Amino acid sequence: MSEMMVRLKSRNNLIVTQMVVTGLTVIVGMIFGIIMLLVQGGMIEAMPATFYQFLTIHGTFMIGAAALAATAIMWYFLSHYVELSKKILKINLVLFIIAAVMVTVGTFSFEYAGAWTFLYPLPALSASAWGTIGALFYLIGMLVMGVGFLLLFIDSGRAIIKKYGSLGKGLGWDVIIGKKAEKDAPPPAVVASTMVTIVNTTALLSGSTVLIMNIINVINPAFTFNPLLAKNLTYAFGHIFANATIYMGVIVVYELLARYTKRPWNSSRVFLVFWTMSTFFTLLVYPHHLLMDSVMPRWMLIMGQVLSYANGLPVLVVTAYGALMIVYKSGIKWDMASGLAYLSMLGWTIGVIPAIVDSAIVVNHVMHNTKWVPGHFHMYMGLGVIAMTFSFMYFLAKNDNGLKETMVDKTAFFMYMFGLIGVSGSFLTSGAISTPRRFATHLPEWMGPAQFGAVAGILVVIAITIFVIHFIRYISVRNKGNIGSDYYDKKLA
Ligand code: HEM
Ligand SMILES: [Cu+2]
Repeated sequence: MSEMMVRLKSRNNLIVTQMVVTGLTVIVGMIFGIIMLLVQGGMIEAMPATFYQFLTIHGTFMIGAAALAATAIMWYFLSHYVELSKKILKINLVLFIIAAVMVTVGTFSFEYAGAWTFLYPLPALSASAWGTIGALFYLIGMLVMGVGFLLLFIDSGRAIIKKYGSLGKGLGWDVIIGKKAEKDAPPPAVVASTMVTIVNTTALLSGSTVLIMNIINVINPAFTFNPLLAKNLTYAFGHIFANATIYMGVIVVYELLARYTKRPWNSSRVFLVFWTMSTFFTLLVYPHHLLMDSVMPRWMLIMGQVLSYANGLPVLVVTAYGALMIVYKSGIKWDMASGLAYLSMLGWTIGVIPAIVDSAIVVNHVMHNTKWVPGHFHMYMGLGVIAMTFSFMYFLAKNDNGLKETMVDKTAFFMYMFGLIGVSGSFLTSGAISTPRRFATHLPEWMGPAQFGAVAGILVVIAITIFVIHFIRYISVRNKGNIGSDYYDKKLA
């Protein structure tokens, strides 16, 4: 075995472990999602307090898993271009697992149920629904997770600066201003990683700050702070961190389609400009979560509102266009990985439409806090980021040792697609009939869509279990000595 092979294999081992953790977290998180819909649909009974524990675990696990998967995708491909620290990748995974355990203990053993948004002063003021210990387990768990991710992005920032000179150059600013030729532009994987490094470092610093303030407030309620500042910091974290998952996940679309079509996907000047635009928009739009806070400076709300229309659009447009162009007449062979990559573009595109509709103030007045909101983010998270995640897993399985895909996998693909459209569609329908979000109990006339969503959710979980089993089969084949050949990598090298 050459030294190169050993290095590739140990890199891939860590990534593979990370993807298994993600896959299992997604399954567990989705099961809680289904149970919530069964409760809302009146099909099973649960105390409202229990429902809110499920809501907390579901939100935390799903966002956490999406972020963990997306960072694995980013890390794997970015490490082809810059030198990343394997040690930090490992530390992040360990911290993530510790955090998941702490969050679970806080939620189920100590009844914390303040949702993944932990909005101050809710963690401390629960009307004795939960105590200090539950809140501390949860908040410290989240802080541990945040520190892990922060280390990872500091490392990616360091590595990008080392190779390209600065983060601005990682975004290709010297190409944009014409100092450098388009052909020398950083590749899409580097551009996307730079963007995410910038926005997520910001998000994680705000998140850690407000978590620490919450922790002190829980320990000593005499210590209080400005709730409006807390809300700003919290949503700067939550909005950016959740959104950034798609900007990491999309790297698999760039890299995979380039390999499959044997055509390079280079960064054009327009591509670079659009990514820079989305970098700024992503940082600036979080005030759309504060439209009801009339004490916010007016200009911030207007900015958040206006830019929300445009938030993800630039990247979505260049990516969707590029994906169509690269595939056009390329004679690409469709398989699970490329199919899921394409599906993710579809999910992302359809998911953005109801989000844009919702950001219109007139619509927001009606739809605000209805299930319309989970409707759109389940579409672009569930059919976007999660599809990218499994696209990457099928890619690894094929790339490393060509594990065959069967009819079962293909069936699962369609179950997953229709299942998730069903889940999101049920939320959007609920929203359209004014069902509030985050309500444990539904009026009888709200129950229909919830019941439908539960059934669709079961389809999704079955499909995803099949995806995960395929991946685990690949690991067992791989460990029997059929080691990572990195088929496409070698061909490209
Ligand atoms: C089988 C698939 C899924 C089902 C059945 C499901 C179900 C649910 C339900 C019932 C809610 C509460 C809605 C309400 O406010 O009344 C919810 C909220 C949420 N879900 Fe899912 N979900 C699924 C997949 C996902 C995925 C893939 C993600 C992200 C990657 C996700 C992230 C979230 C988040 C962030 C919330 C908001 C939590 C909160 O309001 O605090 N879910 N989901
Ligand atoms: Cu937002």
